[in-house]
Amino acid sequence: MHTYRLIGIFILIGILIGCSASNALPSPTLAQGPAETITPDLTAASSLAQTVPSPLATTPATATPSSSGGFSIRLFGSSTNDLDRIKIPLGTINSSGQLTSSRPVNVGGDLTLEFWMKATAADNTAPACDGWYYGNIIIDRDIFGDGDYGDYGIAICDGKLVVGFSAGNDDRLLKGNRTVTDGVWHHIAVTRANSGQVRLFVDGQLDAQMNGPSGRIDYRLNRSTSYPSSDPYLVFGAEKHDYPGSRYYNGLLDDVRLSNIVRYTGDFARPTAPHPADANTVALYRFDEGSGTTIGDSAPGNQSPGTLQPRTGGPAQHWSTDTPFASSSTPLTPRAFLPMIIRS
Ligand SMILES: [Ca+2]
Ligand SMILES: [Ca+2]
Repeated sequence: MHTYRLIGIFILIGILIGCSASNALPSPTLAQGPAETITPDLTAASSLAQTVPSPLATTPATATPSSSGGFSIRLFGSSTNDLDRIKIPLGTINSSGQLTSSRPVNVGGDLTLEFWMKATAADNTAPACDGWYYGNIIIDRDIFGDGDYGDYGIAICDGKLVVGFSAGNDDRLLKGNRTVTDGVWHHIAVTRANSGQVRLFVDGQLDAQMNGPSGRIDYRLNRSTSYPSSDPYLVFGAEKHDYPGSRYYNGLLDDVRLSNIVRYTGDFARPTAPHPADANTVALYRFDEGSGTTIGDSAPGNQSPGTLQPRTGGPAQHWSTDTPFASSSTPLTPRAFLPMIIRS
């Protein structure tokens, strides 16, 4: 009799835990917990992803995203003919390719450019370089030839980031030290002060710094150009001019924020949530549209929107549900692990 009572209690506990577990697993409430409780431990996140089915992993790219996961942009490094990239006009461009007025994205003095990237070495093979335009180019705000007021770009050479700033013919390159082509998400921040000071941070850690050219580096208004469809644009994922022999970024990109201040002067905690749109945010690309070719600007007023130029095959292939926050922002509460304990 005593034994039966014990078995009965165990069955009751099992039912209660089972109900709790079935509520806990792929429920949307999992993804809405407090982000501050999460340590962004990639090892833990990836091992969790192998054992607990993620609602995002099986969601078609055209479906509505989870409220916290959203989408990222997949670029394929296959660019030619102005395709497989995102283009953001720096302002109003007339029929001659002259910028007649600036949008906020055309920053000039202090700035911070930050984003998330996920890429592999096999897909980004540019060797060590002495100019960012020789790398697998992630961000291109070049001017063909000398930089005029200023131009800049960020690329991968030998698996590490390189950051270049030019003013006139003063062209300087900052070479990163940490390998970023390891197939996991990295938060990248580049700060540039009007004094010329440039710093590169990888996952909140200072990776390299240099003294670059000082003064304004915005795109000069009413500047004439022989490259009207590329010069007056900020471009993600390509060498904007399709210069022969160029290499292009092949990987994921997410939550690109451009700010008009130097946000970081020393190490900082790697963000655990998408960048907020605050008073110093001049452009913010969340890539959470999930379909189509419109790239919205989440800074107030959507003043600097852009366009996805899909490669052959259309836009759907460029939208990914793999984001920096899809797994790492999921609260790892004990409830989430109960199914594994019970069912193993
Ligand atoms: Ca240039
Ligand atoms: Ca996103």
